Amino acid sequence: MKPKVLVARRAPAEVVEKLSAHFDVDYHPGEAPLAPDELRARLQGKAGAYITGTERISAELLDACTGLKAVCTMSVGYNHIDLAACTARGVLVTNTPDVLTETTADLGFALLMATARRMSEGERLLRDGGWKSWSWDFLAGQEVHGTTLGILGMGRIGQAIARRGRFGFGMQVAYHNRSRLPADAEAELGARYLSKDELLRQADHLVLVLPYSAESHHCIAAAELALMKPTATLVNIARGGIVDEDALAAALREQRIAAAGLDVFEGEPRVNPALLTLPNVVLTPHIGSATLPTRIAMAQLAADNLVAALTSRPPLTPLNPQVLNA
Ligand code: 8YV
Repeated sequence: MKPKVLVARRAPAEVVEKLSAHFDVDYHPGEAPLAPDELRARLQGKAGAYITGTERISAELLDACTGLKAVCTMSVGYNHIDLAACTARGVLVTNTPDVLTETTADLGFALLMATARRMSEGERLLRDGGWKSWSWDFLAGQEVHGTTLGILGMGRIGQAIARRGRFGFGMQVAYHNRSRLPADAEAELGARYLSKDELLRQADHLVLVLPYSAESHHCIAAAELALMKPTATLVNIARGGIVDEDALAAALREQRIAAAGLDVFEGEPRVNPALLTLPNVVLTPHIGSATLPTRIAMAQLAADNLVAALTSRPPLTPLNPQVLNA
């Protein structure tokens, strides 16, 4: 008998086919995530779960679904999964690092450019028939090339953004991270390590790329925004909860910082109404990894992890490999 697995959201056809060759698949092809009760009901008797970046895997859910052996998420972020609870119960968790690094860095840089150069504001004005004439300071934005690029969270995606800034735009790279990069990596990126406060003070463009956790919740709030230059821009491609959105909206409204580019939101897909009416914010609907080749690579990696995990082979990208030896 094949092991039973749940595919909790619409996935590429070839991935569903691959999983069906190995497993008895319960497929939920919906766009929206299953409601928590429904997720729990459909995980009963399942050995594996293929999920995306939002289905919440909590200790209570695990206690109700004792047959579960592996949870494979099609995302690099895993703040929706209680990893410690999974590890304590011997449930393997995998994510999809690396395959989305460059694509997500591309979007981060696109958002930085659009934010600094007021592209959304300009497009809205043009579409609304508001482009009447030319004046010397018409839609004048912030300089990008040669400025200081601040990166908060210098993991794989942070480093990919640093490379774009340094080699593409001649920017000076500064960063803050829980741990400092090795000297050779700093030298390659020309990256200066600063305290978080100093980074906030020096950055012309600050990009948030750190993982979301209790520790990073609202780590950019009123006090942090107050350290930034009035000409600075803030870009968030990590998780919405890292930023106190009300404090950010106030800083943007009062032009205490110049502009923000946001791909992620605390209550997404709901967006804080205070952000929606501001001209100096560029908003995108969590599309950091959204190119077809990257999304297919992520889906394949999540599926390959699930196949390996339930056929006694080493998973490719485990988050808690210690459960394999327990
Ligand atoms: C995902 C992401 O598309 O990988 C992540 O952590 O934020 C995005 O690339 C999203 O989480 C849905 O899986």
